[in-house]
Amino acid sequence: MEYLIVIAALAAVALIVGGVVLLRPRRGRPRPPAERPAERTGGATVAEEGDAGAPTIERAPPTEVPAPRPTVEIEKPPPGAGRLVRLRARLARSQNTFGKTLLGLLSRETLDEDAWEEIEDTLITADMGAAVARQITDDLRTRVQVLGTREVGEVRELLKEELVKQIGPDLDRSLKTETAGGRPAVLLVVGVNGTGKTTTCGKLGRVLVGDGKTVLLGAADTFRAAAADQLETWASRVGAQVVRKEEGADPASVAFDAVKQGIDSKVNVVIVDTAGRLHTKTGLMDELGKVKRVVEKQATVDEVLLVLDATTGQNGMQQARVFAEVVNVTGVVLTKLDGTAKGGIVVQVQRELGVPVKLVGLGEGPDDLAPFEPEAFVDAILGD
Ligand SMILES: Nc1nc2c(ncn2[C@@H]2O[C@H](COP(=O)(O)OP(=O)(O)O)[C@@H](O)[C@H]2O)c(=O)[nH]1
Ligand SMILES: [Mg+2]
Repeated sequence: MEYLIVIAALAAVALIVGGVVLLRPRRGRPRPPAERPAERTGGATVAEEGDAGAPTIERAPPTEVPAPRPTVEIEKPPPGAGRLVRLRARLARSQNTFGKTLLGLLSRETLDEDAWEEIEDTLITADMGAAVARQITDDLRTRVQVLGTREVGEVRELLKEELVKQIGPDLDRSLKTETAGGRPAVLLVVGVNGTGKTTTCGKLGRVLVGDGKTVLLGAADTFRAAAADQLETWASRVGAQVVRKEEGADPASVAFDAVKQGIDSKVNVVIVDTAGRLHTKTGLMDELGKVKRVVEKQATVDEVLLVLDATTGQNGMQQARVFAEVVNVTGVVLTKLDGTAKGGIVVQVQRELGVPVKLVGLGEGPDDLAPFEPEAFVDAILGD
């Protein structure tokens, strides 16, 4: 009897084991799709590893570019304050001739009519504008007479005062980068192609990160993919976010998405780069106007920064006028001041547009952008 029970038990065990082996799904055979819910990773639908015939990867919406990548070492740029003093050698290098010539003339034993004319010409050569050059010369003439001396230190001080006065020491040059109502400050960067807009967006992002702010860069120059790549490189170095779209996308939609993502991810400042390849005033007005309008659906445009290449002289002034007619420019960024002795353009552009120069570009390096300070600027162009 016991013998029979043992046999029955063994048979039962054999049955169970056999059943399990038979019922177990075989390896290598794909499960039907219904059993295999797709996993969502960072906005993209990704198939399971090793699956043959898996559905193709579904691309994330192109605007959602995750930044920063953890492999990139995040730099800590220096703050904005005091940068112009640190970069003064850049100005002195190219502008020394201007300061030296003026100081040389003013310290002459006798200041005759010819000398004063030369002084005026030197100021005009520096792109100061004829009217301003005349005014500075007249003022200097009066003051030198009163002073009754040609001592170089004193003459330098007089000249410095006159130049600073023309540049406007009291103009508000602060950048409006404060968040308001939980929304980021929005800065629109405009200007003709090649003036340094994209570079300025990148450098300005660094200045702001250096000042402890979080930043998002919007690549609304959609004419060239390279412009967005350029912006992405700048951003990744300092851990800023970027919003971009495919080449040829609507710039206004990029600007809209940039501000939206800026609000959602609670960054402090959104900087929108724009295209400069706009041939007609109407085209310019249409495009920039649209960019501005869509931004204003979600936030305030706090600054419209016009980027001007200081080496382009009257040409640059002409461009500046067109942009000022089309958009309400709130500040000028004067780039490439390291490559010209025509620093007088600062005075001219401010007079023409009634808008202060807020930032100056002093080289191609990442930290070669500085808040503009009239005194430090004049000190640099006059030399020590
Ligand atoms: N020397 C110098 N070059 C600059 C400065 N700012 C920009 N650039 C250069 O100007 C060129 C055009 O700049 P980019 O930002 O692409 O101009 P965009 O077309 O207005 O966006 C680049 O080679 C920059 O490195 C500056 O302050 N000094
Ligand atoms: Mg550009």
